[in-house]
Amino acid sequence: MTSIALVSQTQHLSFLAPALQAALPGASIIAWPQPGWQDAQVAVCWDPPLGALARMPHLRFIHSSGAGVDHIVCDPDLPARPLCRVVDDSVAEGMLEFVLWSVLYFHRRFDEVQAQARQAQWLRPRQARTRQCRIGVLGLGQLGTHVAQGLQQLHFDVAGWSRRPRDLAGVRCYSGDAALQSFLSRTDILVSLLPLTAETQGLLDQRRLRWLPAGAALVHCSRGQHLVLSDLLALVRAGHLRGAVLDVFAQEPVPPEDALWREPGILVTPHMAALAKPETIAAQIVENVQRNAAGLPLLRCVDAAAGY
Ligand code: NDP
Ligand code: OXD
Repeated sequence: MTSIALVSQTQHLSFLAPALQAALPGASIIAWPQPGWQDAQVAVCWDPPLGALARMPHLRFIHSSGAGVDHIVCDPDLPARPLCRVVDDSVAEGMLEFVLWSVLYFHRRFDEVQAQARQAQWLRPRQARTRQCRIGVLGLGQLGTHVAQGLQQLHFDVAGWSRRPRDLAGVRCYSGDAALQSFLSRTDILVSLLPLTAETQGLLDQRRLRWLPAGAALVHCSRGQHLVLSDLLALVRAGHLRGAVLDVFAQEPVPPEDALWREPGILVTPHMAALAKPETIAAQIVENVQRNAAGLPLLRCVDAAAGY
């Protein structure tokens, strides 16, 4: 009988239990820290406590309940087991919708119009063509590729940046640290869709944000730790950057008393850019449980050494 532990110190993963139980009626599903969680063969995780997975002697594989795995690979005692994540078209579609809305917010100057509307000012903003607006997508993986291609189809001038060289029709592709300055200096709206790794942590700091042209904006959907928030705020307050839509934060949720909610030029959204449905997450876990039982290779595995 398979036993699945739901391991998180910050989220109630029990929302997955009904769908897992329905698909695997013989399985036992135990939420950490209830008795027996350590004996499970599968750990479904979001932000598990450090060291917890190393205390599971029968563990066969680890499954993130989301797309990112940074909250798992940060564990210095992570056992060497296959690590899978959620990858689904619906997530890529949701991300494109969120990014498109955010890009249009800046491109069609809704940020200015909203501020003027609060003063009852009737001022028509100038209108530019999409091809005059240079979008830069950091990360050309499952999500970044879909976003870059979707924006390109609307005739935005799109470039993307990845670790290894990529070739995407209609998208100017840059790769590696040496190309980052050229990529950023041709970007009017920067979209962050990188995984959080040792290399990408703190990437968006004052020095690199200054490489963006004056008046550029940020749409930040990856992880809070990619961005040095105080550096972004300093550049927005100084007028070098126009503003940002921020969906992810080092501390989530953002506390109600945080002044960021009221910061001019900043729109805070609640890590909502792209959410997989519980049934989708459960179906992908079930598929891997069944494959593991049948001795088949697991799907949607990450390269734990690369961190994504
Ligand atoms: P993928 O793993 O599919 O893609 C990651 C991309 O980032 C790849 O193109 C990779 O390059 C690139 N990359 C990684 N490290 C570097 C580096 N050091 N320098 C340059 N490029 C690098 O990830 P996804 O597209 O599925 O997801 C991206 C992130 O989006 C997730 O990790 C998560 O943090 C975030 N996310 C946010 C959500 C939200 O609601 N806000 C929802 C879902 C995900 P290469 O192609 O060379 O490997
Ligand atoms: C994520 C997710 O990784 O929500 O951010 O799936």
